[in-house]
Amino acid sequence: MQPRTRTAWGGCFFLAWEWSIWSKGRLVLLKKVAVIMGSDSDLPVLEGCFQTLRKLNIPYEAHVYSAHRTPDAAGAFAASAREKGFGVIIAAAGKAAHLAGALAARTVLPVIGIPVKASALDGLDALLSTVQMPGGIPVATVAINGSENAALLAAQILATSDETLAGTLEAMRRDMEAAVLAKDAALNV
Ligand code: RP5
Repeated sequence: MQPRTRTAWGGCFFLAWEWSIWSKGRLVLLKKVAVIMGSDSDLPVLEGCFQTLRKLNIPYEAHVYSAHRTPDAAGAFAASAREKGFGVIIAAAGKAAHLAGALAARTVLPVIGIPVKASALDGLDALLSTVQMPGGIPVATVAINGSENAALLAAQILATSDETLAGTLEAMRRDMEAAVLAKDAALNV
């Protein structure tokens, strides 16, 4: 059981602590996902991320913090994220995208970077800026604009300690497999 509440947009979404009951009856805390975007212009790219988190009943907070324009706020958020109950940080940014790396530098939580297509370079700039981290500070980078996969990867990380969530993810995989096999069966060329 994973009841969720979601707040109104006001620069950020706030979510309360959520509780999850294991199938074996043990009560465990389901950690929250932080979704940080470098600009509100990144918001449309994150729609798939939010939809997936909601579909999986994963509590999340979203914020606009920039590695360049609000470096202190971004760093302070990352530094306190673990004690505030977050389990994973997703960071989306375009152009010279240092956000995921800057957040990762301030926390040992896993950070997933989404390179956003936001410039004349079609996201290749953000991809390289996000993925090419120096040794010691990893960022798990998904595809350009790959926000749905970022949410799924965050869910998989949380599912290492949540049997209910792991079961939901396995069921989604089975549904996906069935859908592809149905397309194969329907193929008539
Ligand atoms: C990055 O610069 C943001 O993540 C965004 O993708 C890009 C453009 O930002 P805006 O100029 O639209 O605010 O920092």
